[in-house]
Amino acid sequence: MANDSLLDILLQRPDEFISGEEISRRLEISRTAVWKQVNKLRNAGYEFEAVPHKGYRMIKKPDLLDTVTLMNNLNTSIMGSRIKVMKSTTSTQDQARKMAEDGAAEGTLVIAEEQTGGKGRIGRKWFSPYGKGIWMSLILRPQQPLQFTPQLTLLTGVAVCRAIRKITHLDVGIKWPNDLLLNDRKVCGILLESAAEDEIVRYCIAGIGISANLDREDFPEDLQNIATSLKVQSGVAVDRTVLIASIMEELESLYELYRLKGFQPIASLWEASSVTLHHQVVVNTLQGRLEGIARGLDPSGALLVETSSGEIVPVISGDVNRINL
Ligand code: BT5
Repeated sequence: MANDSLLDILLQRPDEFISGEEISRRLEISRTAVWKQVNKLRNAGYEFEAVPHKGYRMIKKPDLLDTVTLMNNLNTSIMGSRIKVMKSTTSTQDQARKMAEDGAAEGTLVIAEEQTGGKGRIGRKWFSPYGKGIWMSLILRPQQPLQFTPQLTLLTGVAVCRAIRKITHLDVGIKWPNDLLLNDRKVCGILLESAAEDEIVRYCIAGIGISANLDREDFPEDLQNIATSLKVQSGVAVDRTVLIASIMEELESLYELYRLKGFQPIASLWEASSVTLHHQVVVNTLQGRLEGIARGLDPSGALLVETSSGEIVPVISGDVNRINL
């Protein structure tokens, strides 16, 4: 109880009046301080009914994420068992890494309404404006050698893909390894970062960025023709809390499947949702450029590309683009 905020207290009993006296007792602050905090929330877009001798009741909350509402929507035992929601941070990846280093349990989730230094792969930037997206990082502690972590990128992609389909009914597809696309435009990216000791994973941070409720004009010019949002594609805003809860559920069940049966069933699900397989592709890797037909995944999660000479080349990392012949 000691760590509760005024917002937590009001959200825990959303339809009730809660007296100033109770709040002041639970937060161990004066009545004047309670009043000041209520006003702070008002400035942030919350609305209250305040009745003498009864107290405060929340009548409207802005479309912002909060731990209490998220927890109430969750139906999982591990994924999201602890949730930290931040207004603004440089990158939820860095926050999650700090928490993992401090011993945070598997399933701990860090979410930010805004990232000022959102990261993509190999130093690229991830655009993360306030209140419009799902920018979050999940701590995983798989007991396995480091070489298998690319499989977790694919697992995370499948989980997010299934949740988006379930909640929005949009026909989202996976581009190897980590992009979710709608009508050929990127709507979600996944960044998996790991820490290991003697080649054994200590923890992984699965970063998930979903452009949920951005309007077209919210995107900077350089992204307008390559990125999109769930809202642009479906015409309605998505309830981010419901989508996050669904992602946690999908992740929990796929992670359990992976633990029990290995990568093969995940690979099959990935292949069924892929927009890369069986197409002519060009792959840009740090080692160079490769053209061929994307044939499938190898057991480590690498993409198998068949070149014109018939050679099958496994691609571990890189950017893949379809060539429309
Ligand atoms: C990714 O990198 O796609 C991984 C993105 C991971 C973002 C999440 S958000 C939570 C967590 N915290 C972080 O700091 N990161 C993770 P990559 O494959 O390198 O793609 C990056 C490219 O995606 C950029 O160069 C843009 O072209 C495009 N992009 C940037 N922001 C976007 C957005 N909001 N929506 C769609 N596309 C975007």
